[in-house]
Amino acid sequence: MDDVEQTLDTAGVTNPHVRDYVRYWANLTRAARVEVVSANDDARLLQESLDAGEIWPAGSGRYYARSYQKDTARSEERTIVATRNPADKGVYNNWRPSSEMKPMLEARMRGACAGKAMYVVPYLMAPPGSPLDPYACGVELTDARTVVLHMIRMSRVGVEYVNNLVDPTTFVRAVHVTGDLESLGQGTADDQRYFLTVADERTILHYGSAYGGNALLGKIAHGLRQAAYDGWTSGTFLAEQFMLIGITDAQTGTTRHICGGFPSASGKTNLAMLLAPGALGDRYRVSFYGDDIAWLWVDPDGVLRAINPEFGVFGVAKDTNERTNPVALEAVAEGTGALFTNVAYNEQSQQVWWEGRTPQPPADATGWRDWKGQLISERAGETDGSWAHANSRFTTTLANVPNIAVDFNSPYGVPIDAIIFGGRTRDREPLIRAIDDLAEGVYDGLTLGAEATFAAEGLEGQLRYDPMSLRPFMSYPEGRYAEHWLRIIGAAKQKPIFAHVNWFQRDPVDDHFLWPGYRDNLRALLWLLQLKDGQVIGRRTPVGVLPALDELDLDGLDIAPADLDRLLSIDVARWQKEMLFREQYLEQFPNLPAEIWQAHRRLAAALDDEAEFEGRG
Ligand code: OXD
Ligand code: MN
Repeated sequence: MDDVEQTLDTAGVTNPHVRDYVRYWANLTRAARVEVVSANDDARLLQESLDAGEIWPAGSGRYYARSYQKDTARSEERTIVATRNPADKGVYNNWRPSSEMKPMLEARMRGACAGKAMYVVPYLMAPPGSPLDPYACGVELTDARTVVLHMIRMSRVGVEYVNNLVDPTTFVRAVHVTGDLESLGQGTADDQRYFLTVADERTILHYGSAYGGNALLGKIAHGLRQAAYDGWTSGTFLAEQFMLIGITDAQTGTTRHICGGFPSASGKTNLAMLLAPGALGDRYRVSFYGDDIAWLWVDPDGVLRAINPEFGVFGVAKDTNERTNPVALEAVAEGTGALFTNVAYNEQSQQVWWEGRTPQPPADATGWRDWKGQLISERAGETDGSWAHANSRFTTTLANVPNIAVDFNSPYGVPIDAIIFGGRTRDREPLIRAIDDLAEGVYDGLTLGAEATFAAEGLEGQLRYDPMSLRPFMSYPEGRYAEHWLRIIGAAKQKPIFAHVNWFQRDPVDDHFLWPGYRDNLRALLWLLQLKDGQVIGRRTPVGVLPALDELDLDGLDIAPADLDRLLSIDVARWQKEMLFREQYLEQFPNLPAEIWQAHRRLAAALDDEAEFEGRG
């Protein structure tokens, strides 16, 4: 191995704890050499990756990569949170004792980087200078150069972040070792992969993947799992899988901020990159802060604030097009340095394509290869037909997003006016229902879910619950999590208004979507802000306040009155059924605060009263 000390000296790493950590893992993994990276190494690393055939050019200033075919997504079963304390076990965090898991990971990683470089990536998950800085710094060690390219896009990378720590020990130790992808038994009984967060030691050990959140450890493992645990144990903040936007009203000159969680495939990135519909565009401008993670805290003046700790967007490519998300297309245009993974690629024209990019795939298949690298022209009948993988992605920095907020880099974040939750629900959930009670808002987030994709017998209409959309990243027990939410938001002098939104309700007869979605979603959010300001009063129902029929700004929107009527009404019987599912779901969580149970019972009782009233009427 090269002289690690000399490499660290040359790179200017002065933090002795970082030096110890790098030395330890370089020795254990037997890496051939160590290389310390900062963001301005990007051009050189891109060239090295191009030369090595790890990436290909996708036009000018854009790049394309394929992952190993069995390494295309996060693996929830292999993802584990470990600590010393068995009381940290929750329903969703796959808790195991760290005394059992750490040696297991060390054994897998021992000698696993022989002959390879180990890149040292010091990073910050926050705009520099933030009050949450003590929780934001990490050092990822990785043996994959494409992972470094992703980290440079998704987080702030540079040695200065670790050298200038107030407490030099407080960085997350995040070790990523790819392993021999072809012999890891992915998805079999002999699966060798483990994605471990040792939360009480602020150590992340991921083995057996080079893809996405399994490998770029600043994002999910640190930005969500570790940060959620740190936020809880320090009692100071929440780390959530939330998008974050600003809405500026040119008429009043005010900007309001909304954050919120949506389970996968519920349109979170599209919502975060929302543009105002044409008719409202002169008055309202939506600005983008982030599409996937928000950290929330209450400042010394009692204001609830949020930052997006990320520096980029790791977005799902599928179905991204001019109608669904023109902003994303601009953010990955040529010259942005964007990286595409597992989309289809034309090796002659250097174009990329994914399902939903255009209604039909390119008519002339010449030169096109699917995400596995197979020539489209040669694969007849061999595959499921898709050109891109369903979880194919684009990676681009926040600054490439055309409507990025001017203050996205502000270390103090932005004040939060509203927190929204939304799933993809074909019935029951109206377009929007506002919730002005803290416990009922937290209860609503806890009972968030996505429709199960399978319609197993007896399961129709049942949700896969996904509390606050954090289920895959939950790092401590759910009851404590609810308690922490009540405590953090409860400390705000001005409480945010909560709301549940649903853009996906369908007509029960012919199945058409009742609401056009996309840009028009702004109309529901504007109503919510007006409700908070007392400019509209809405219509109170057992499950929240809904817009009165004449309160939504529908300027420029052609919508059938019957559709609008259904979008803004409550199916009481359907809700009563849902309350029984919720009861069973919540019962799994020990220590769920009494306020949450009371909120649940209040809703159930109000629905029963309403049913009785309807029955009489
Ligand atoms: C995710 C992601 O897996 O954001 O949720 O990549
Ligand atoms: Mn996500």
